[in-house]
Amino acid sequence: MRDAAPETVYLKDYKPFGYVVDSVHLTFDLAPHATRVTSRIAFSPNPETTDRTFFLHGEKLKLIRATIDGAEIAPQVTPEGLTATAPDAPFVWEAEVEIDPAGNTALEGLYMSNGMYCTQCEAEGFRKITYYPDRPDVMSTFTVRINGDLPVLLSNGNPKGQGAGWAEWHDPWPKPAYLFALVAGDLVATEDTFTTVSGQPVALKLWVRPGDEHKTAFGMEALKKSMKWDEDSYGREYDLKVFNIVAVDDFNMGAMENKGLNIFNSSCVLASPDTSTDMNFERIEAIIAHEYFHNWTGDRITCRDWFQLCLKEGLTVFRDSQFTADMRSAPVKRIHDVIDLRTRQFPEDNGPLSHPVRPESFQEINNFYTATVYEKGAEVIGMLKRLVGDAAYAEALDLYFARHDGQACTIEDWLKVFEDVTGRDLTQFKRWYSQSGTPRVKVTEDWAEGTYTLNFEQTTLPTPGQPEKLPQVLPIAVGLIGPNGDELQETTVLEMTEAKQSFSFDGLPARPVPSILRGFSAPVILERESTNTERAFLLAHDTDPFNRWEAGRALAQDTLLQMATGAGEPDADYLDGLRSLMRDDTLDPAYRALMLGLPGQAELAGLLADRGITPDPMAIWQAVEHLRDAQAQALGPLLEELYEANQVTDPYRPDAEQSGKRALAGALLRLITRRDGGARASALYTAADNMTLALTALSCLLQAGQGEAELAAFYDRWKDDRLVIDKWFMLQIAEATPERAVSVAQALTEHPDFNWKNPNRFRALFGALTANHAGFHDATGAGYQLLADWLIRLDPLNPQTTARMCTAFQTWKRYDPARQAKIAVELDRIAATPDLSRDTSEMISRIRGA
Ligand code: 0A1
Ligand code: ZN
Repeated sequence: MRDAAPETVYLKDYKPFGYVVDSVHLTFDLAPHATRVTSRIAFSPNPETTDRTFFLHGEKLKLIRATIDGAEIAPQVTPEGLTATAPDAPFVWEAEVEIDPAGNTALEGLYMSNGMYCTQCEAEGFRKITYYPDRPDVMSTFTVRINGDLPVLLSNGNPKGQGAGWAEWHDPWPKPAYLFALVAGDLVATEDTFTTVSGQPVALKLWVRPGDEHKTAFGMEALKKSMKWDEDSYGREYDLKVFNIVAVDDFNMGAMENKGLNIFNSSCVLASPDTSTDMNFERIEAIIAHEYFHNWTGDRITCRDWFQLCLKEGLTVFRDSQFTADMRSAPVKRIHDVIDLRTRQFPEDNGPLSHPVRPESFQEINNFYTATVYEKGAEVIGMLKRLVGDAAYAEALDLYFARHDGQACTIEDWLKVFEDVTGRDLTQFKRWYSQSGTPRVKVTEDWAEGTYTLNFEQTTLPTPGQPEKLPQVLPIAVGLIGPNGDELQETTVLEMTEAKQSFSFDGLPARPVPSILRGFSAPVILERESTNTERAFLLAHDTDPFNRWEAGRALAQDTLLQMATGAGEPDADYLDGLRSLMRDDTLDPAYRALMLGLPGQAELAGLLADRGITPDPMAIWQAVEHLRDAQAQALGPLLEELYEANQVTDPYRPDAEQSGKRALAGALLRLITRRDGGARASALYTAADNMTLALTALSCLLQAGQGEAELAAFYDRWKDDRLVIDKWFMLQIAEATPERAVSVAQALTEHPDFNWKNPNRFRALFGALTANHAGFHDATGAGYQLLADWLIRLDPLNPQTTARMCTAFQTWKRYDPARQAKIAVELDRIAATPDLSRDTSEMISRIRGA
């Protein structure tokens, strides 16, 4: 390992920096292996502290010279940075360093991708560009000059001047270094304008590699919609003359909100009907919105330190979910978000990587860009909004923007605006930020003489570092439905604060059926004894679309769990209920497509483990196959009827209406394929004039054990489109039977197009393998070994992407002793790799545990 004892950073140790930065001037002389960065930084003593220690972060920098007020100095340099003696008075620091962007495979700091220079500075990448107090509470204006013989030279803020081989930019808004960005390359722009609510024109430019221009229109529209929505919904206006977006092929994450210069993984911004699916379009719209919304929640108001990451991420995810709900269907968006939470966040929160929404320590901050910080962080905001109400939420947000504009803030600052607006004491609510683990809520009920009582009991199991848990504040949205299907009690929010608490409803004409946790009003696991009859009743009558879906989900889940443990056949109530819903034309097709969905196999494994049963991945896979056959059988000729009724005849549009129909038709086709052996899928593949239909047809064919010729033709047609070829890699592994998944993946690692240094390609292959639950958990351990081999290979080049992929092992303690032993061998093999990165070694040691 690189560090014998990697250093741990603690929230409680926060101290302000000894100096404030008044201005930053940077000059870049670009050269692939020897870029010169000259910095001129005006510092003055920070009145908030008397400690004048002058330490500047800096990693992998060749220091050429450093001066303070013009006098050359000889600072003490270590691999982490430099220390110098600085005056207790304002002074100017100047330094020149040399860096190697072309040799930077970690994709952090300044690096190169297909001949283009590009930066990624969040969280701690700026220190790989020059010496600087690289911490989010040090904010400054930046002026940047770029010298380089590339046609397009971009940085943050507004353009200041440009000529042949140079450009200057000035960003008037003080920002931390993690929001710095620079791009230089041979790029072309799609241009548009947006006029802000106060009449300011903004030039919008979406920059791509020549040849990708036809994939920019959708992203540009999404940007304009986002700008308008943030004005209408949050009163937030854009604040620069230009807004640049750049697409880059080599990127560790989805996208980055650098001030005025968002940088996107090309997979998260480039789209065309021929090459992108409906799901790609929806995701792109959401990510464009997310990065744009960061302009206020992240850039104008940033984080004091990295422990406060959820301050910007939880809030921005919450805002982008609201945006998607407004642009598309609110219930469908909510269901998607809850599926995602259960798939990614619950396993994290209930396993060895469990951490609070605001972590209290870390070794490598890049390992904390997690589903807990992002998605649970957004759920916490949703709960807060439900508790205080929409009007108070809006008032609190206005106060937050007014009070904290230009500051680097904490969760305490955030909660204080809510306390000030509502007069509420949020002390207990704050536990959501500090206590890890998913609360489990047991529900029982009593009925006597017209009074119905709901009794709740909440517990949270111990998580790493937190053996004892305290009760959380839970907003539990509840409705009551009478025996005839009428709603007796409309949705009301019960505020649970104790470990055990009861709530009564009087004067009811008959014993109701409760609809609990409507809209999934709190991120908890609900445990309640219920009958299939009752669930079928809710599936038919619940007025809350989320809980109606949830009732069907619970039926499917229970029957699957029983089938997977060898004790049952597909449940008749479930299949009957599904049939009536499918026939209900008043229901949105997208919603009906969700109704046809089943819980994921990894989720089922987690549910079994929760009940004290060791999951057998193969048995789970077989149960799902069996239930799919039963769905196909039960729906019978209705499948074809609905398939025809949900064909789209208009020209392709990736909007909610059309994509909902395609989602339903696609789900139906998967079932039809079980009956017709692939005849219709084959016809669809031939006729498909967009990527959504082509991929649906191809995956149906592969699932039916066919499609070899189509797969080869697909490759030939798209071999020059890297984003489509990612799909080609993914699809074959996703649709492989469990017995074949590892060998298919293994064979693909030898394909000439497996450019494993490209994070998208690496994730396409290994993300698909780890998502093929029964395939990855093949009893031989071949899946574990293949992944470990490649993680060991990638780590020295790209620690971030390696560390993120290690999460595939986080649920290992669920499985049988033989599988656990095989995973332990791989974890230990990774841990023993010489010079393992701090990122990967932290992840492996947390997953491996004691
Ligand atoms: N702030 C970005 C995500 C992001 C985080 C870290 C990165 O590199 C380590 C890159 C991007 C967002 O939330 O969109
Ligand atoms: Zn974000």
